[in-house]
Amino acid sequence: MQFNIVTLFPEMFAAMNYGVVGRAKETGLIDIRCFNPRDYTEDNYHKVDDTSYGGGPGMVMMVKPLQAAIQGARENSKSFASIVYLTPQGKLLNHDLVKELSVQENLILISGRYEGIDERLLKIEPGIELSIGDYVLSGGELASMVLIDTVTRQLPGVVGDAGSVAQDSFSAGLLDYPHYTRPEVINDLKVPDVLLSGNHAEIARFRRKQALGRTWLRRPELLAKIELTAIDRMLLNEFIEETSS
Ligand code: 6GU
Repeated sequence: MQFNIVTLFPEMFAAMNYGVVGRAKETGLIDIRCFNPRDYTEDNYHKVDDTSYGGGPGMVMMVKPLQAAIQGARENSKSFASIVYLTPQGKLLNHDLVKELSVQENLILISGRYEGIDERLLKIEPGIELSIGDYVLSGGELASMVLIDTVTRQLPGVVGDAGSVAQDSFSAGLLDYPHYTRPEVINDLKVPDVLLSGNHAEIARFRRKQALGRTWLRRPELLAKIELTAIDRMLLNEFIEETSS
């Protein structure tokens, strides 16, 4: 999968050289390329932004350098690329959208800075607008990297253990169950006995109950969106009884 980033700060994307995403780059499962609008300016000042028509604070990114950088990305591409604009005005990114993006071969991610980009770019170069949460970042770069990280995890062969991705929080619409590792006791806190029992059916039952229970406690709106089996309802009832007693 190819990620083409249009950004004034390509150096920030060095963060993509680490961990799971870094390995996906090394093994050629993904390719990340940056296109800096400043490199596509034709004036001596390499101007990429200007004041806002109508007044008000802050600068707006100009159409021309962005358009030229998108063109640069296209010329570098083997296949058709859809455009994604990272903006707090976009649709909220979630697991379903991540799955949809992960079947694309080629994306152009526009990471805006300043107060935003000239609205007419979206008419000239249509694309989807995505946000990563209800708060404002100083630019779309971190949001682009969040998108690249979460989409890359979904690509076949990127995460060694495919079951680990399938079991991630949100894959089943639930939060994850709690995890424990050595030692068995620390600060008088013991790992739940069932996890040491070797009884795989009981362990699966415990984990499902915890996942359901934590989702019920912390993100009840997620529970409302999924269908619970009769066994799920029984496990959740047990969890609720155990926590209220
Ligand atoms: Cl995609 N961009 C910016 N600048 N801020 C954000 C965002 C994106 N998503 C949430 N906040």
